[in-house]
Amino acid sequence: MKRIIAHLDMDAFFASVEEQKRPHLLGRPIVVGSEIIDGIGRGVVSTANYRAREYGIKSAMPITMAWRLSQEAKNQGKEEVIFLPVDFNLYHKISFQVFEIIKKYSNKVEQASVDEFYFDLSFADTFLEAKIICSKIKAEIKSKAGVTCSVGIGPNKLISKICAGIKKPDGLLVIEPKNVQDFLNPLDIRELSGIGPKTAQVFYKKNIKTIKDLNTFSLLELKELLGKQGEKIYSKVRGIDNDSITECREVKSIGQQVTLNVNSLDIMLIGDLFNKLCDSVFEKFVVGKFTMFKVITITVRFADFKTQTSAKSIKLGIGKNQKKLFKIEALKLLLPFLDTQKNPHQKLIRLIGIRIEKIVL
Ligand code: TTP
Ligand code: MG
Repeated sequence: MKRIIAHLDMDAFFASVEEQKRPHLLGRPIVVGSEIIDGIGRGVVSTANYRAREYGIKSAMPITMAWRLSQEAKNQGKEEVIFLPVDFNLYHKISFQVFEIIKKYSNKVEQASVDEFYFDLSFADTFLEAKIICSKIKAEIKSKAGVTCSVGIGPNKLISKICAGIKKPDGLLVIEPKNVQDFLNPLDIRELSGIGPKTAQVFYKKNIKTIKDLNTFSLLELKELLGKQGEKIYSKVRGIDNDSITECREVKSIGQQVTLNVNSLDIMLIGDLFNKLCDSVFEKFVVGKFTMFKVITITVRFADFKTQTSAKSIKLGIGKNQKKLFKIEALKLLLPFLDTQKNPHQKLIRLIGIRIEKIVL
């Protein structure tokens, strides 16, 4: 059966929302991330808008490196970057607004992350009709939420996601089934989900760089090289992907973490920070209008950068009126890291994080 699948991804999401919130920042280079004061900070960049990306700044980069790049740009007479803290609740609100807009045009929508959605447009007679619908969605998001997004349309999730990424920002690209192979052939193998940096290196060493190069491998060869994953990659190289759209807001997780100003094992200080983290994560859950979540995971990174996680499943789930229960369960996960149970050498802690998973709409 013919399928028309769209993928929508917001452009420089956190930064675009901030620009929209503070119009005097429009067009300026912006970084959203951990706190940094006079070049001193310990966390990472969440995202940079496209102007700040011109300075080489990107997501997950240490915030101090972003600061250095901004200072370098300033010394060259360019505009200095504006550093802003993260306002998750606001981004979740906009994310929900975008979801609601898409829902008006498609009855099968899957939210894949805070700023990413797949939706089914198979009811459209042609790809052109699907393109017109997506133009409307883009325009409505722009006028109501004030931010831009990029949309890809193809015969499956694989192709639509690649299309959306290629035309960023504010792009709209359609690839019809008859053009899929020509579209894929020149692309780098990293464009295929399932080929991460390590797998890519295996192929690069063999001088296999593009999807066309990968097309010369038989199913058996790929299975030998990649194990179980080989079969999926074999299909993806040929533009085949039968993954269906999970018809819900499948927000896989809501989480937040904080790097301590100074490494510590002070129970009062960590307890206070952890309490605030719990409040913030729970608020995002409530704002998102979800019913319940079933897993709590905490992360602890020690001063030597060793990182451990600990998780608990709650069979009956935790709902929006059970914040107290959430905090008790979360604290039970954290406490062993503060005493000798899970921290026998009493190492100082550098970072704590909390995440909720298996979230139900
Ligand atoms: P992305 O969609 O990966 O990035 P983006 O929307 O900022 O930019 P692009 O135009 O390339 O899509 O991620 C969505 C948001 O998730 C992003 O705005 C901030 C957050 N994020 C992090 O906090 N840390 C990360 O490492 C990444 C990749 C994203
Ligand atoms: Mg995005």
